[in-house]
Amino acid sequence: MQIAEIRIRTRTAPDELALKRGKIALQSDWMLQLTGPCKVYRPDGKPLCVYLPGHMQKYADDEHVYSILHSLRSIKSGNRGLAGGTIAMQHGTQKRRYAVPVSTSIIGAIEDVSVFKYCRLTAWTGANLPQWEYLQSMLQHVAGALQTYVPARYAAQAAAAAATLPAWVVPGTPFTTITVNNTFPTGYHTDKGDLDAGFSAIACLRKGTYAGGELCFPEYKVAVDMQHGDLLLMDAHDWHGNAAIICACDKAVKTLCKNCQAERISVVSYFRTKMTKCGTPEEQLQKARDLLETKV
Ligand SMILES: O=C(O)CCC(=O)C(=O)O
Repeated sequence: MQIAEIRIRTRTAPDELALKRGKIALQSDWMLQLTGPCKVYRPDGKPLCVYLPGHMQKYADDEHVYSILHSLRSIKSGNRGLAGGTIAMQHGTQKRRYAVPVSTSIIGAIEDVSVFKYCRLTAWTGANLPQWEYLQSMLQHVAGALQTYVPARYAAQAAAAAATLPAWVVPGTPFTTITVNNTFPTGYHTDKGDLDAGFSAIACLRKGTYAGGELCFPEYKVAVDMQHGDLLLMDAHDWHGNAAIICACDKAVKTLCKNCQAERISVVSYFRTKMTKCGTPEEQLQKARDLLETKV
C-alpha cells in the first residue's frame, strides 16, 4: 500500500490544551483531516499515528466478529475517567461532577488493579472463551500492521510480551488487553497503564448512519473520521478524543441509538506494562482464594 508521510506542527499551546481535558472534540479543534493511508510524525520526529483505511475490512464484515463485539455493549463502566466524560449535578449549594457510565469493556488480561489484587482474564473473557478465541485472528491482523508500519514500537512491545507469561498475552500478538467501546465519544484523555515504548491500535466497525465521532489529536489539530473496517495505529500517550456522534435521526448519542440503531464500535489493542510482573494463572488464583479467605 502506498502510504503518505506527513510531519506536523504543534498547534495548541499547553495552557489551551489543558482546558480541553475531558471535553468532547469540536470541529474547530482540527485543521487537517486524514483521508487516505498515511503515517503522521510529530514535530520531534516520533510517530503519532498511522491511518490504514479498510485494513480490517474482512474482519469488520465478519458477522460473527460483529455479533461478539456488539454483545459487549451491555457492559457499562463509570471507570473511564476523562475518556468517559462527566456530568455536573447540583447538591444544595455545591456542584459535583460524576462519571457517566459508558458502553466500554475490557477483554483479555488485566493486572492487579482496582478491587482485584491479582492478575486475571477479565470476567467476560473467562466466561466467553470461544468468542475470545474467535477474535484472536482479527487481533493478529492488527499486530501484523503494527509490525509493518511501526516496527520499532512493535519490537519494544514484542519484547515486553516475550517477558510476560504466555497466559496473559493474546497469541501471536504483542497485546495483553483490548478495550471495546460502543457508540460514545471519548472526552480528551491520554491512555494510562500501557507500555510507554509501545503503540495502540484502534479498529473501527460501523453500522447505520451517523455523522461525527472523529478522533482528534488536539495538540496538532489533526483528526480522522474512521470508517467501517479502518485501522489507526497511534501513540495513545498523546491527547486524543472524539467529536459527538450524531446519528441519522439527528440526535447526539452516547450509546447505540435506540431509534435508528446507528452504531460505532472501536476496538483498542494495547500492552499493559505491569503484565510482565504477573505470576502464573495458578498463582494468581491462589492469591484470589487467599484474599477471599481473609475477608470471610
Ligand atoms: O473510539 C475511539 O475512536 C477512541 C477510543 C479511545 O481513545 C479509548 O478507548 O481510549
